[in-house]
Amino acid sequence: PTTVYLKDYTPFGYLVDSVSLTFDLVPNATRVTARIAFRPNPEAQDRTFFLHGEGLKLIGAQIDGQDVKPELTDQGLTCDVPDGPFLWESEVEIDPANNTALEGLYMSNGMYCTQCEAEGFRKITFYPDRPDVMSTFTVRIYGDLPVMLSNGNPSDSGDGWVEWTDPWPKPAYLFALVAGDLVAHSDRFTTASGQEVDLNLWVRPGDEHKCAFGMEALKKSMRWDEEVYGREYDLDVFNIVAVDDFNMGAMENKGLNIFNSAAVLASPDTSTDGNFERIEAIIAHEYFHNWTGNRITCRDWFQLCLKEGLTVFRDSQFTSDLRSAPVKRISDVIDLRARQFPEDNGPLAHPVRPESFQEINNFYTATVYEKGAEVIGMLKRLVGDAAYAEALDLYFARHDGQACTIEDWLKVFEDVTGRDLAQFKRWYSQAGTPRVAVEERWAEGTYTLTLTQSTPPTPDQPDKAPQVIPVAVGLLGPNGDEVRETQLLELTEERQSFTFEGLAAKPVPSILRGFSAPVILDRETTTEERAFLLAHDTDPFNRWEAGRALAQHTLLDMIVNGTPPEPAYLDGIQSVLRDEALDPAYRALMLGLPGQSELAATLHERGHTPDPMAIWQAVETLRQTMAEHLQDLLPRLHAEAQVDAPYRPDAEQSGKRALGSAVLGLINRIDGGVLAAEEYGKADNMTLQLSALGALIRAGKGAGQLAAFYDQWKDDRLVIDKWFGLQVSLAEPADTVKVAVHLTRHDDFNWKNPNRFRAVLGALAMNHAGFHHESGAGYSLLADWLLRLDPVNPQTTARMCAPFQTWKRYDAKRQEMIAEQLDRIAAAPGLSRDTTEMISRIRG
Ligand code: B3K
Ligand code: ZN
Repeated sequence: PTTVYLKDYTPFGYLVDSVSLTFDLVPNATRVTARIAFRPNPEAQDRTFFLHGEGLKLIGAQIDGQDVKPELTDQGLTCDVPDGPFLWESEVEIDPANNTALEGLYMSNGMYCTQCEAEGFRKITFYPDRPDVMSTFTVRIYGDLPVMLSNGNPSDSGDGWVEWTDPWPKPAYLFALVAGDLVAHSDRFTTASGQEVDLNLWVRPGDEHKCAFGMEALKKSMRWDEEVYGREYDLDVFNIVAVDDFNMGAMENKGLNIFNSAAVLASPDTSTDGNFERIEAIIAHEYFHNWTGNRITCRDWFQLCLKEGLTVFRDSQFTSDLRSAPVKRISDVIDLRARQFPEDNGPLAHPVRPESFQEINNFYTATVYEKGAEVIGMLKRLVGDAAYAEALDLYFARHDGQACTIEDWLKVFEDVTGRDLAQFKRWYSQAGTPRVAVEERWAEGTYTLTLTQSTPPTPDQPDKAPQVIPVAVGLLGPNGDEVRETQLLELTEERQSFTFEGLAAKPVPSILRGFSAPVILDRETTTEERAFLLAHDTDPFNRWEAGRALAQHTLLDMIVNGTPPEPAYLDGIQSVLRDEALDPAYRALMLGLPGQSELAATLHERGHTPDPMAIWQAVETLRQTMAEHLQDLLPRLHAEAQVDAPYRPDAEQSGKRALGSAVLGLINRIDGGVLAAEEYGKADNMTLQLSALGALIRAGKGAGQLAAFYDQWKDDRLVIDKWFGLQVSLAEPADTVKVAVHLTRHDDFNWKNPNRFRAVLGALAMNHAGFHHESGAGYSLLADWLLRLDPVNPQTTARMCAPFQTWKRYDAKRQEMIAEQLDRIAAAPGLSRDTTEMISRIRG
C-alpha cells in the first residue's frame, strides 16, 4: 500500500468552475454522467490531468464534445487535455445495490444514499476527489422514487426527475444524494437576518414519531450558532435523512446531512437519556460543520482536525450551554481518558495533525476529534474569551470559501493577539499525552509549585520538545476556604516554578482545574489531601477528580497489595451524596469508578502487569463495599431521584434518572434484584426500563425480563441493538464469549449492519475482563468476525481493530495470543487497505 505524506502536498493542476451531474437510478446499473468545466490552475506547476475513480465502468468520455480514450488504472484515469479551459464529460455505470462497504452510492433498505467523506466520491464518478478542489454543483436525478434529494436548493423538476443546485462551492466529499420512499417531519426557521428556511427530517414510514426531538435540536443549534458565533444558515432548505446502514454517526453534506438512524431518531419509549443527549450533540455537530468544515474546508486530509477539532469544541460548548457545564466537562474527560489516552499512549499514537497515512478513514480518531477539541479549548484559555471571539470572526471573514490549513487557523490568533504560537503548534505535531509532575515547597508564607513536563516516545517520534501547557490552579486554606482564585499558569519550559506569596498557612493546591490541558498529572499526594479536596474544592471538575483519584488509589491498592477499600473514599463519597444542594447528575458522576481498561493502563504505567480478572474482582468488591457503606443513605437518594412530571430528556430529569440508576445498581447488591424487578415492572420510558433490566442481569435474575423485552421491541431495530449490546456488556467474565457467540447465532444478528455488528462485537471488546479472558476466546472471536466483515465493509472492520491496540500492556501469554490473532488477520488474502494498515500499526 502507498503512503501519502503531508510534506508532499501540491495543488491540483486545474480549477473546477462548475459541475453538472445526472443520475439515472437503477439498483444494479446506475448511470452517472458528469459535465465538468476545468481551467488551468495558475497556482499549480504540474499539469497532469488525473481524475480519481474506483470501481467505475466507463461508458464514454468527451473533451469539448470530442470522444477521448483516457488511460485507466484501478485508481482513476489520465488524459491529454487542451492548454486552456475545457469541458470534460463522462458517463459511468455503478452498482449501488451491491455496495456493502457503505461508501460512495449505496442502498439501505431499498433507499439510495451516499457517503463520500473522505474519498468516496471517486466511487461515483471520475473527479479530482480532494478537498482543495471546490466547485458549485447542479444535480439531476432520474428515478421513480417519491423523494429524491441532493445538496443545495431544489431548482427544477419534471416527470420522473428533480434537479438540485448548490450555489456554494464545495469539495466533492460534501456531495450527497438520497432517494427513496421517505416521509418528512417538517418545520421552519427564520434566520437572524430574516431568511426563511424549510427544515425537513426524512425518515422511513413508521419512524415519524421519532423525529420531534431531532428537529428541536436542529432549531436550537441554528439559533445558538447565530447567537454565539454569529453564523447564519445560507440555503432555503436544510434536509436531514435517517439511514439504517451507516458506518459512523452522521455526515455534514452541504444542506443534506445524512445520519445513522441511531444518531437522530428518538422517542422516550425507545431512547435513553444518554441517546437523547448524544443525538442533540450530533445534530449540533453536523449543523455547525456548515461553517466549520463546509464554508471553510480543509486543504488536504492531514488538516482534518481543522474542521473536526473545532466542530467538536463547538458542539461541547453548545451542550454545556444547554445543559450543565460541569457535567459535560466531566463526561468529556471520562470519554477522553477512555478513548483518546489509550490511542495516544499505544501503537496507534499519531499527532492531532498526522503527517502520513495509507487510508485516511483510519484517521477519524479520538485524537483528531477529541484531542483536537482540547487543543482549541487550551488556545481559548490562553488567549482569553474576547480574543478567541475576535479570532473566530477574523477566521470566518478571511477564509470563507477557502480550503485551509492549521497554519491559517493559528495565524488568525497570532494576528489578533500578537502572540507567537510557534510553541503552541507542537500540540498539532507531537503525539503522546504529556505528563506533568508536581513538586511543592512551603517556606515563610511562600508556596512554590514546580512543574516538570515530559512526553513519552511514540511511533516515529522518539524525542519531544516542551509544549505550552495551560495549568489552571487555585489554592485552598486549611479550613477549606479558597485563598487564591483560579489562575492560569503557563508551563512552557521543561521544568518551571511558580510562586504564591503572602499566604498565612500552607495551602492545598487544586491543580489542572477544569482539566485545563489534556495531560496526565503525576502527583504523589496523601489520601487526606484528596479527601480534603473532595470535600472543599470550589472547582466542580477538580472536586470530582479528587473523588476519582481516591477511587483509583484504593482500587490500585486493593489490586496490588490486597488492601481493603479505603474508608476515606467511602466517607468522602457519602458526604458528597448527602449534599442535596449538589446537582443529582453530578452526584451520579461521583458514584462512578474508573473503567477497568483505564485501571489496566495505570497499572501498566506504574510497572505492574495488569490482571483483568483481579481488576474485575477489585471493582466488584469495592462496589459491594460501597453498597454496604452507603446502605442507610440509599433509600433517601432513591426517593430524591424520582421524577413525577411527564418524561422530558432535559438535564434536570436525566440527572435525576442517572442518580436513580446509580443508586439502583448499589441497592441491587443488597436486595438481589428485588427493587430492580419492581422498577422494571413499572418503567414507562427506555431509560428506566434499560437501567432496571441491566440491574436484573447483574443480579443474575433477568432471564424472564430479557425475553419479554425482546418480544416487546422485536420490531424496533434500534432497541434490539440495545438488547444485543446489554447482554454482552453485562456478562460475567467467564460467560462473555459464550453470550456473544450465542447472540451471533441469533436470527436478528444481521452482521452486515454496522450498528448490529458493533452492538455485539463492540460490546465484547468493551467488556474488559470478558474480552481479555485467559482462554483467549475473546480475541479469537473478535478476529473471526473481523475477517468475515473485512471483504464486506473495510471501514467498520478497521475501526473495530482498535480493541487490540492495548495488547502490550498485558502478560506474555495474552500478548502471544493476541499476536497470533493479529498475524492471522494480516495473513488473510485480499485484506483491505484499511484493515492492513490498522493491523500493521497495532502489531508494530
Ligand atoms: N465528517 C464526518 C465523518 C466522516 C468519516 C469518514 N470515514 C462526520 C463528522 O465528523 O461530523
Ligand atoms: Zn465532524
